[in-house]
Amino acid sequence: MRRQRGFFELLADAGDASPACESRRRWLTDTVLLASVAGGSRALGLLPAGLLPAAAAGAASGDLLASHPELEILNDRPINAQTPAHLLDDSVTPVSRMFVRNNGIPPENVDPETWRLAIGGEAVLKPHTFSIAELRERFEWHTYQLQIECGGNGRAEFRPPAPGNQWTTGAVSCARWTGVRLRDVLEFCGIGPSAVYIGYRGADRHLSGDPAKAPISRGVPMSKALEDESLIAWALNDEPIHPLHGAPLRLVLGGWPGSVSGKWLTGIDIRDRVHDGAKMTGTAYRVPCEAVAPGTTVADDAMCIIESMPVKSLITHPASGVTVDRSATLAIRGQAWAGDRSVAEVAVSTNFGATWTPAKLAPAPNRLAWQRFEASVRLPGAGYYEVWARATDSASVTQPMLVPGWNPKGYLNNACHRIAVQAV
Ligand SMILES: Nc1nc2c(c(=O)[nH]1)N[C@H]1C(S)=C(S)[C@@H](COP(=O)(O)O)O[C@H]1N2
Ligand SMILES: [Mo]
Repeated sequence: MRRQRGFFELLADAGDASPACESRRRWLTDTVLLASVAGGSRALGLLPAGLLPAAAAGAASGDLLASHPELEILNDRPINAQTPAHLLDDSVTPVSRMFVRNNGIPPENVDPETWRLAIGGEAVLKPHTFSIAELRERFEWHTYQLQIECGGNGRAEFRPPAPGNQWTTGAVSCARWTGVRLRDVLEFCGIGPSAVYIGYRGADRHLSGDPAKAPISRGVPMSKALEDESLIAWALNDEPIHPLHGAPLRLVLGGWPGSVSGKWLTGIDIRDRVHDGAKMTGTAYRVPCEAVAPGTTVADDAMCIIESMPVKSLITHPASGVTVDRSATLAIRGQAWAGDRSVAEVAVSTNFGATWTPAKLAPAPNRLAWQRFEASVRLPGAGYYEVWARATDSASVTQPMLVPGWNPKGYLNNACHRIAVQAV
């Protein structure tokens, strides 16, 4: 079967492959970002592949992203789109501002009435298939705000470049999810003594069109699956889940790479081994167990599965490229998160890290949600400044200033976020 190719894939092949084009693309990205946040209009002709606004790319992506008009499309087949940093300023991410990361083709016209979730696997004692109504009736409901960050968020910064969607900072969200605890459902079915891991199955289709292939089927160790906040959810921000985010049923496991939060959930297997579904092996969502020099080819058996995501922060106000009055106090706001841990402190700098000012940090509304920070700074005069933010987690681990640990697929870049400010 011939694989259909997406618009962005063709664009990438046509231009972005050579290092010269790569640096030009990056220069354009930065320039256009600055221009667009400074209020300039985003002339379509100027935009590099990574920055086509969703609204303008409607034709390429079908109508699926019409509900997310502010996102920047990275790919249209499968659909991948990220959120500009200054649009992640809400404490609860609105659905329209949630990044979209698809590995395959989402199911269409899903019917919650006939939807089924099958619990199986080698280590389940009593396999059972649930309707959504049965899940809702049988188990207690819980709502948590959960932070989901794609393992590849920040990939665009790795050198040599890593293949895949060139996420800059926008593959993170923290919305409210409602459903039942995965633990309650698994315990109802009986967790056998040989249980090691869970693996999910979703209703999306592989890009090749081969029905025997899953686009993605990932999982987590039992310890993560059994946490209070691990949900099988049917609601997102108090509405039925949006079709792009996994309607009508989804696994949500905050703090770990977004890829473990299976969308369009049709099955969960309790495995007697580390789950070996699609994108659990090779270089997918795995990093070298031992750090390697940039560009190294790493053998499969030297790669380890990513678990909790590292501490990170994002400046969501002001937008990069803003012009401010030199005598005014500059209000800075953002979000910080730390995988399974909490964030202990955030500091900001306006002098390239020479001095740091502690930010006010809010507690998380619940475990595995991001935390808001804010700070007020005065700039010493006119000129070009950068605002940097740096978070430290509850184990005293802090964000690196520069891109850490090169790895073949460009995961886990938690380098400090920085924005440009011009004082006049
Ligand atoms: N069934 C299924 N689940 C999936 C995916 C997918 O392609 N298919 N993508 C995963 C990845 S890699 C991420 S980062 C998150 C993205 O969630 P969102 O699109 O709702 O933001 O969903 C995860 N769950
Ligand atoms: Mo992801």
